Amino acid sequence: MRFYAYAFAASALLLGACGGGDKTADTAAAAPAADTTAAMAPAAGASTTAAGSATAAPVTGSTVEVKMIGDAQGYRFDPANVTVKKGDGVKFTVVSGGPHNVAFDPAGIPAGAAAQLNANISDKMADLQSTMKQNPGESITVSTANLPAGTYNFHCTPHLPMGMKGVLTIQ
Ligand SMILES: [Cu+2]
Repeated sequence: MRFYAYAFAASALLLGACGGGDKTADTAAAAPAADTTAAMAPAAGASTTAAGSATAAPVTGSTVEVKMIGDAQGYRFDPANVTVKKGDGVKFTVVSGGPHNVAFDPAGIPAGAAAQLNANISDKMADLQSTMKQNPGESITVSTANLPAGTYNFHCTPHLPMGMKGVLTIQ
């Protein structure tokens, strides 16, 4: 039924194009466009859900602070190597030299960790990346609850070329 209606409307569109587009043809052409969008929307939603169906798991342990610094000695996370127990939080706080963010390398985290990690970044901007933080005192917290043990390579997107990166180890 839907296919038939679409084919019919497509014919009307063709006729309309040939005939210079009268009002009836325009109306018919608008209908299948809306119908196509509605039919495609659920598929797109389903695919998004399948790719990242995790909900944020709050911090259940203690929270470790990592400073984000940019000064005369360079750009860095301090400490750059952080080891926590699963369930702890890591709070990345701007000290100087912003904007900074926290971005995990998709190839540098344990297999199967991405969906939960995306959910556990307090202020996510893009896949495995937090938003940029400009002002001293602003922070991003990453919960390690429900994440697989292993090493997680992270960096600051704007300052990666200057070596601003680190490794989070979850035990
Ligand atoms: Cu930075």
